[in-house]
Amino acid sequence: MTNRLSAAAVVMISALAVPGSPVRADKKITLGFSQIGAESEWRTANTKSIKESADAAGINLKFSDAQQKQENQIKAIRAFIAQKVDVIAFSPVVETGWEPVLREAKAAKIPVILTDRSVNVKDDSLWVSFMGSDFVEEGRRAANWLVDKTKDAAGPVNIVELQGTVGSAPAIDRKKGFEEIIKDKAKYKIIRSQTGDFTRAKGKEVMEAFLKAEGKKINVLFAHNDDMAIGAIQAIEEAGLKPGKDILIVSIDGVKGAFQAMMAGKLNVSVECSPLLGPQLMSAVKDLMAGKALPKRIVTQEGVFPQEVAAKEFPNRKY
Ligand code: GYE
Repeated sequence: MTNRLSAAAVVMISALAVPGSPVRADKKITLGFSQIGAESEWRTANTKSIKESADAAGINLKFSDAQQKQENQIKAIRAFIAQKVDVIAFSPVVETGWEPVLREAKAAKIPVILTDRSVNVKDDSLWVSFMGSDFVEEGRRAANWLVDKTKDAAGPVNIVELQGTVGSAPAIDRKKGFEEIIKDKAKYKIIRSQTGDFTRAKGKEVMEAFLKAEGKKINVLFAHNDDMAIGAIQAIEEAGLKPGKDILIVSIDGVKGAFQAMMAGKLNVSVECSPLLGPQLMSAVKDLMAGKALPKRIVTQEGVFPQEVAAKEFPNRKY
């Protein structure tokens, strides 16, 4: 890949090296990025991070928003291949179904970097590197917080779960990590589990249905992201209950909206998941074009923020 760039650069320099005309020795790197959509506060911060850091790194960014549809992402990637971009990066909305388009990118010798979410393909050579969070670990952290918080409760502890987008890596993995921790502890029971597609509107709608079906039986809400938790908080208040008190709420991301909800006493904890992947993506793109090998996996380092620390941490939050 590097050779491709340097060869192209050399050709350009010699072609342009007419006496008297200025020579541009460095060809600008073009990165095609296919974003999932704008479904959450997390996603908006992620898009901003990618756009700003491409600018700062002097990388020519072709950005495409798929409006949460895999078919749109596949179209965008095909367009990037046709435009002969230097590198393709994307955040796959779901895990499966990527082989054909990734094979096309490979055949065109365009390296692909996965950001945020991973894919489930047999052939690992179809992508060079995956940078993003460990979603299973996030699920475990959410459950560990709950187990500790409710250690003195006699039980049963009835949990309702708002899942992320069906088939997406964070929905699959967060559920897995959470269940792993509670599975051998008999008092914890997931009594309802449904997708809210990572959005506030859906989170609210599904929580209304949970409340209608289970009412006061619900002790805990586990939401796969903050936006769904924030939507659900509204539903809980409209049902005349106190979010964060009558129903404990555990969610993931650590966006500003979650900190505000925690400071208002309505959300109990948010497990951090950083969307600020732009700078490391741009440096990976540059390394790749300079011929350096990238680690296959780059894991984001993150923490857990319970309500008690929200006010102190809020001013430090960058998303
Ligand atoms: O948690 C959610 C977003 O893939 C980690 O997608 C990301 C998730 C994030 O819509 O808010």
